[in-house]
Amino acid sequence: MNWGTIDKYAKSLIKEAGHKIRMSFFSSIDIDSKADANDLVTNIDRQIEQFFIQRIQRDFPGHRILGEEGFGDEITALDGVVWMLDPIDGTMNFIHQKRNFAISLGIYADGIGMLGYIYDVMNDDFYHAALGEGAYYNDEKLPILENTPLENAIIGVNASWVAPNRRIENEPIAKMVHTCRGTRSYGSAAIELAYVSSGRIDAYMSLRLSPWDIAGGMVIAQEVGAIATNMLGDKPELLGQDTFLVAKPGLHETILSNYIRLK
Ligand code: 2AM
Ligand code: CA
Ligand code: CA
Ligand code: CA
Repeated sequence: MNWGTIDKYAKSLIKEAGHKIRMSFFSSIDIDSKADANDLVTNIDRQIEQFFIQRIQRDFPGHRILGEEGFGDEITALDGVVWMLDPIDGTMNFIHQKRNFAISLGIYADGIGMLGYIYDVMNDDFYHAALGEGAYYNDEKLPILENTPLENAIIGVNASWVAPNRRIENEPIAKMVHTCRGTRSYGSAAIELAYVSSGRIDAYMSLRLSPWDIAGGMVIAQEVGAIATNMLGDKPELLGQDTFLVAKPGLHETILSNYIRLK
């Protein structure tokens, strides 16, 4: 397998898809909801996923594709090469804000993350990494992260967790929110992962993410020394949904052992 060739290919495919998404704002966008009224999807999410799949199937016929909108393969095991794609991560932002969404792609070989990409489409900010070769923000190599104590940390967390919640004890989370320097919620898991890897925030957590939300970002995070696990401290599930916590190493341990109490 020539990973250098695949890397160049993936990068140019993502840039082309980003251009298509930007052009879509000149046409009308059809909005549907999926599991609930606020779980949105558009014709553009579907078109972009199909664009990726047609190209990958044509040029890498032995590879499989797991995509959020379901046009790819049914993946029940991670053997071989699997492309894990979220054509638009942050669809609600795409619809309501026309910014703050990303294309997220991770390319895995036998379950190991080889290449990872997050493209913040409207800012033209490209984050990428190759296993063992470091991570990049555009052409800039990202430094290895240094720890930040909770008191100085900015944490990506959803504000609704501070209110009573059926999945997590809200009291310890409220205490964490009080103790840390500040919180943010960008509405795109991929962008928040990219922000942790580039040092713009210090941790990000979510109670329910899917493989395509985190596959690309985890490769990037690993290259800068961030720790990415589920909320039990184990490797996140890549064949289904899971909880998620990514942070600088010491901070990850602090949050996991002192502030997360799942119900
Ligand atoms: P999405 O925009 O691709 O759906 C904030 O909502 C973040 O959580 C986004 O990255 C979003 O991805 C992701 N997410 C994962 N599962 C979701 C769900 N069931 N409903 C809404 N957002 C979800
Ligand atoms: Ca979605
Ligand atoms: Ca997503
Ligand atoms: Ca999506």
